Amino acid sequence: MRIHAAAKTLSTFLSLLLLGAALAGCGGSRAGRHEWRFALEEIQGSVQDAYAQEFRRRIEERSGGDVHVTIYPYGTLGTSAELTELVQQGAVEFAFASPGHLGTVVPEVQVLSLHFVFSDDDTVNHEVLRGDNALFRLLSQAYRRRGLVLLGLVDEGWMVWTGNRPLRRPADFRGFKMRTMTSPLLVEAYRAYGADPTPMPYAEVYSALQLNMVDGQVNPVFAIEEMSFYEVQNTLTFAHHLPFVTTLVSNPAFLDGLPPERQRMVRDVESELDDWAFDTERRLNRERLATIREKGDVQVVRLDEAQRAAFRRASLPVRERYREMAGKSGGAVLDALLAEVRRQEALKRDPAE
Ligand code: 6CS
Repeated sequence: MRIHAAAKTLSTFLSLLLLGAALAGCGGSRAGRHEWRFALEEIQGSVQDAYAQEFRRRIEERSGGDVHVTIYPYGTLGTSAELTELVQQGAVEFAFASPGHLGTVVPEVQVLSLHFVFSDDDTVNHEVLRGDNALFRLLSQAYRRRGLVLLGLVDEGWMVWTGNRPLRRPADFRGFKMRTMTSPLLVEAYRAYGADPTPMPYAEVYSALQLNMVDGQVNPVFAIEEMSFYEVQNTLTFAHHLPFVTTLVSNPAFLDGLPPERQRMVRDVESELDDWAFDTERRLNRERLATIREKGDVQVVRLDEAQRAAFRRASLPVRERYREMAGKSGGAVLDALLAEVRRQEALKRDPAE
């Protein structure tokens, strides 16, 4: 995998980057131009990459060229956990921090990894995630307490289970070695189905599947295609149990230290990109599924309502584990998410409500 070679140069590059950051300070300025660094958890061509390219285009245009954004795709700076640390330290101004890897830093965000909490209608979920609602406000406070600014929640498409057999019932997961991201709640989520969860960083997944260290993994279709997972897996199971949601984060000292009009520019671009990102992920996921079908020998399984209901029932005790892990503030976030999903579903049924 192309990522592995890059990962080897990581520690040298990190040291250099931190040294550079120490010299230049946050949002370093070279010859009057401000350099903003944007680190991705995904490779070039991904949803995060598309987002960052568009973010860069709009920021550079709106700042009249005064700000230059440099994008660091996955494999150039480190694992998701390391990228979050770089933002907390101010060595990087912006990064994506996916809840699946952020659970030990911001336990409350694991709410976005709970199964069957979101709607099975992605347009409803989009409204939940783009709104300036209680969910966003409570999560923002939780991020601030851990030295991060939450700028936005970005939906990257439905999570899809891959394996070498269909996963139609919780019993199909019995003894199934499932690769998960590294947040502790994910272990609970798959244990609830009887699986044997194995957390690991993204860069290690392809080899782990190839060497049969794990039996399957879960990611949106675009990622299954660009990370070549479909080469070593022959079944994609769609349960619509969870959208892959990532979070866009920044460094508090950097953002608070920007002039008010620059802070507004960042917030405006982020909120303009909400709809753009939703359209983009839908297109990329659709196109990549076609590519997988063309290139690979894969079976696509879509669970029906009765099958989804069985998984939903098995997943419910995990909500209590979440409340224990994320405490009172986490409980409030879960209640806010459930209420917002119900509200948006009602609005979808009857827009006059
Ligand atoms: O599975 C993972 O670890 C990763 N998946 C995606 C689609 N984005 C980032 C995350 O690290």
